[in-house]
Amino acid sequence: MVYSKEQHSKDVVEKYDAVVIGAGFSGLYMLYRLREAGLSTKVYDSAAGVGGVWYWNRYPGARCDSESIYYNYTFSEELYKEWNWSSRYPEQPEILRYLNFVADKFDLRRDIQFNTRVNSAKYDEELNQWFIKTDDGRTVSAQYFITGIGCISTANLPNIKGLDNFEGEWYHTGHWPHEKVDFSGKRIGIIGTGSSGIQSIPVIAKEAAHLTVFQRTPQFSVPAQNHPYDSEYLRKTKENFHDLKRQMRESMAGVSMYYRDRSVLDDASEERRKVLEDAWEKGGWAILFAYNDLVTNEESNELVANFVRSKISEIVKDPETARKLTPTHYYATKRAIIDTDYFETYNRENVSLVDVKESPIQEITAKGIRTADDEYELDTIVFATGFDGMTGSFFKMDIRGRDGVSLKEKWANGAETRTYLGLTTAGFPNMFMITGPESPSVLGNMPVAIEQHVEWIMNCIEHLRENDIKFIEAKTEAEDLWSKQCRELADQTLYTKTASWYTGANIEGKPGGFQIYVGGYGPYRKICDEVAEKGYEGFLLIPS
Ligand code: N01
Repeated sequence: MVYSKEQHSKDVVEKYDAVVIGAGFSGLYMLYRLREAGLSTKVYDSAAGVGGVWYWNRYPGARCDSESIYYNYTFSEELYKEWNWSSRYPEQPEILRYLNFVADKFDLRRDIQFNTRVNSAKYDEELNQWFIKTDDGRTVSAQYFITGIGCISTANLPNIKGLDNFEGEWYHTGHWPHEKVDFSGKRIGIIGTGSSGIQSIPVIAKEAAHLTVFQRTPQFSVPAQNHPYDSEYLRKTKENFHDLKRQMRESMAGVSMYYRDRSVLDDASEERRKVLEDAWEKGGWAILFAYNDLVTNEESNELVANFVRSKISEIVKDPETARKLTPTHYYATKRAIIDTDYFETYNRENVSLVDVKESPIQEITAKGIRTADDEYELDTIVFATGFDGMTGSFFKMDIRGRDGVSLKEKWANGAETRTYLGLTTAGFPNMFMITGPESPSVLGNMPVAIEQHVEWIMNCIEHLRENDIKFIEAKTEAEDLWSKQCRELADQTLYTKTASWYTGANIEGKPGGFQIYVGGYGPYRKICDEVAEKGYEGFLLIPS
């Protein structure tokens, strides 16, 4: 629908240069930059505070899988040097404190409207304005419309028969309550063994009377080897700020770590075992960087996968439980998970594992969960069932571009997601997506991806303003080419051969498709910079 001028003056309560959705890592930095450039800006977030995913994911054991020295902003040296992380992988409350600290330091809250969901955003061609409607019944307009909605923020609650009948409590890890959930003395069931399940299972097990894990697909996980940081390590890291920042920005995954220039197949089995044992001891992402062909060569992948499988059978005492916990897919093609005592937890007396591929969940009853073979009485069910990734949060809103075309229709519900650089999409002038589909985003350390997008968008908007350009819009040919390149690159890897949330396979009925640029953060940054240097090649720039 196109707004008439009358409607415009009647409905619109405020007019901004830019509207941003989301007050997480993306929205906070975008606001900071827009304000610094003198643009009037409004940020909306449905949460009551800043933090984005870190506001909602408060489940027990929630922490980040990037090391904290990397998992923060680097746009401000002062900020980097002021903040002290307690450990290698701090828990969610500490990350949320950091984001609150950032919001306070830069006085960001005064332009953020919390507790407000954006329902729709529609572009009016005649007025060259976006009209943004929120769930408080208001409409605002802006020349630039920017999404900072994250890649995995729309929780997936599977459609299992009978949840309404359940007499106990239930929670989703991605929408965890603010008050502490008490598991003590209770029988808990958890569905899902992705990152959220694997982080929360050891913590819940320590408190619960009994924990039953309902697992659909076993997962690879390696120890985080988390530890507190000492002040000397932090001092040296901060001293090295400029190098670290450059390395993170140029690297493949947004961290100062490099793939060893060696195939898994280059090492004889004894040497390989030694390399992998060392990486296991180092923990975190060390195994991912131990070789350079883990996700591109089936044989290499299988050798590393077998190493991790051997660790599972060493750790888990009951052979039948170990068998059920042993993954068969390619290593690291679902998110490579890091954990603290995950496999060890299955040695506890109060933990049991149900393989729901062998014995599917049939329904949730008043008393618990009934599978094909048994009924499990439970006081609490935890859904660690993930997210409708990449496109889910876009489709919750009615976003319409030129000629009233909806984004959901343009992207055919996800089957035909097309973007140019993961930043823009044809037919949606002056709309920018921070870490949108077909950017590298979730295949690395997100704050680095976010900063790169925010800075690119800001430079672009400044270019438009300096040159009196009314709008910028991706050309269809450019986005077709970009999407094709993304798919071709992904097809050279093993990612596309595994069902995961990366491919949309976790959501019933969601069309498949791998919507992430796999070429790495550093190379991607170069491509984006070159596009800008060539006068925004691949874009239409229409003067006022
Ligand atoms: O979600 P997931 P997540 N019946 O989709 C299972 C990031 N993250 O919240 O594998 C039974 O990975 C599903 O089974 P299957 C990170 O990028 C980061 O754990 O689809 N089971 C799977 O086991 C991560 O990748 C951190 O067969 C069902 C699980 O639920 C992403 O978020 C921490 C089911 C979902 O796993 C998502 O992780 C947490 C059903 N109907 C999250 N439906 C960090 O450390 C789904 N499952 C930064």
